[in-house]
Amino acid sequence: PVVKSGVINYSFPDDFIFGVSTAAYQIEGGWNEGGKGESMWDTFLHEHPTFTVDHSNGDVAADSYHHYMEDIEMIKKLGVQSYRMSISWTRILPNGTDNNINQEGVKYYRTLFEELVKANITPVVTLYHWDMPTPFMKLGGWTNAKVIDYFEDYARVAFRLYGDLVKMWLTVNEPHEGCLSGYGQATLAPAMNSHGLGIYLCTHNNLLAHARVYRMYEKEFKPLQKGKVSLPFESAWAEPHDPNKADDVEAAENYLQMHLGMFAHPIFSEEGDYPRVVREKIDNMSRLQGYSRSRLPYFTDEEVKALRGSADFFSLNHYTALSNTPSAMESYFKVPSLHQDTGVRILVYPSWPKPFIRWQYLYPQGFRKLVNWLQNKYKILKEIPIIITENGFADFGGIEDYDRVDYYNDFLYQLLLAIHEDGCNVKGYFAWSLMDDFEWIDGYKHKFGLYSVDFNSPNRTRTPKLSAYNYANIVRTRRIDFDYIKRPEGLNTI
Ligand code: GBH
Repeated sequence: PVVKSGVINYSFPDDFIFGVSTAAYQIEGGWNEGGKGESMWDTFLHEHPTFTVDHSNGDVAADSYHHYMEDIEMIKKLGVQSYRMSISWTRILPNGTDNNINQEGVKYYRTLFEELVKANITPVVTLYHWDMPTPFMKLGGWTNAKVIDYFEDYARVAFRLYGDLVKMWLTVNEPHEGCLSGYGQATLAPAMNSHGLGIYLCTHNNLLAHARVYRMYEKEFKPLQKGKVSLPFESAWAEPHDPNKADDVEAAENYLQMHLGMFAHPIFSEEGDYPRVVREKIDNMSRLQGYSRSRLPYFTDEEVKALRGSADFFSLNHYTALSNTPSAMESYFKVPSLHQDTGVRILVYPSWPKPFIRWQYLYPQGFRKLVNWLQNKYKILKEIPIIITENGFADFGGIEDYDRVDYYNDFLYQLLLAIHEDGCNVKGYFAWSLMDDFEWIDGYKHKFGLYSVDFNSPNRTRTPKLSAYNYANIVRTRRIDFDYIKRPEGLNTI
C-alpha cells in the first residue's frame, strides 16, 4: 500500500456525504417473524445448507430485526449523515405480490426510517439487494420478464409507504454481480449456472426493471416526494497487464465494457443501449457458436429511451482490482459464457497484496482510475454526481483491524485525489459495512464491519473496531490522518 503519514492536506468538501451500508438478508434475521414471507435466500439455504462455506445462513444474522435501535446508535457514534440499507421485499409483501401487504413488516421499516430521520440520518434505501421472493424464484427469477411487473408493483408500494421519509432510492443492487454469480454461475442464489444465457436475460430484465421503476417514480411520486433514484454498479478496476502492450490496454478496456459498460452505457451514455463493443462481441460469439439469435437480447427503441438518463446519480460499489491480457480463443465453442464473450484473461499483479480473501487484491490507485474512467466516459457525470455506495475490506475478524484502517485511509485518499486533482464529481461515500454480516457464500467467515458482531452471543453484541474510530475521525475532521490509529511497533503493514 501507499505508505503515508500525517494529515492529508486535501479535505472532503462540505457537501460530501459520508455513510455506511448494509443489506437486509445480511444483517436482519427474523426470517419468519412478523408475517414475513420467504425469499429465495431463505428457501435456497434451507434446501442447500452446504452452499455456504460454514454451512450457515441468514436466519438470525446480526438480528437487526430486533436490534435496529442499537444499529442507529452505532451510526450516530460514527457521525455519518447517511445509512444505506435495504428493504426485504417479502417482509412487506410476503408473497411478493401487492395483494397481500404485511402490516407488521410495514411498521418495522416505518419505525426504522422514523428513528433514522429523528437522529438526523438520511436513509438511502435499496429495494432489491438480492432477496427475490421465493414464488418468483420458482418462476425463473430475473430470467422471467414478468417479474419486472411485480417489481414495479412492489416499488410502488414502497414509495407510497415510505416516500415521505426516504428521498434516496436504489432499485437493483449490482445487477452484474447478481446476474453473473446467481444466474451465470452458481456462487449466489438461485445458482442457476446458465452460462452466457440466463446471465444476459437477467441483465436485460434487471435493466428494464430499473428503468420501469425510475419512470414510474418520476411520473407518480417525484413531483411531490422530490427524491432521487439510481442503482448500484459494482466494478473492479481493470489494469492492462502490460501497460505498454496495445493488446493488454484493449483487453482491460474490453473487460470494463463487458462488466461495467454493459450496465452503465444504457443509462449514462448519450446514445444509450448496450455499448457497441458489448453488442458486437456477444452477437459475434453467438453466431460462431451456431446460435441463430444473439444470447444478449435487444432493446426496443422505447426501451432504449426509457433507460437513457434513468438515474439521478451514479452509484458505484468498489472493492478490488485485477489485470487483463487477451485470452486464447481455442475453447470458445465449448461453454458460452460472459468470460468467453469478453475474451480476456484475468490476472493480477504479483505486487498487489491479497491479504485475506480469494478475490480482494489491494490496489487503491485503481479506485481513482475507475472513477476517472467513468467520469471520462459519461459526460452526464459533470451534472450528476458519483456516489460510492460500497467500499470495504474483508478480514477474518478482530477488533484491532489495522489493515482495515489502512484500507479506508488508502482508498479515501485516492478518492480525494480524484476529486481535487482530477476534478471528478464524487459527492458521497458509504463504507461497507456498518457491522460484520452474513457474506453470502462465505457465510460468517469474511468480516467487513466497522463494528464486530459476536455471532455466538444471543444479543449479537456489537463492538466498535479501530476502523470505526478512524472512520469517525475522518467524518468529523473531513480529513484523513494517517497517524490517527498507530500500529504497534513490530506489526507490519501488508
Ligand atoms: C458486494 O458485492 C455486495 O453488494 C454485498 O452484499 C457484499 O456483502 C459485499 O460486496 C462484500 O462482499 O472472485 O468469483 O470469488 C461485491 C462484489 C464480491 C464482486 C466478490 C466480485 C468475487 C467473486 N464482489 N466477487 S469470485
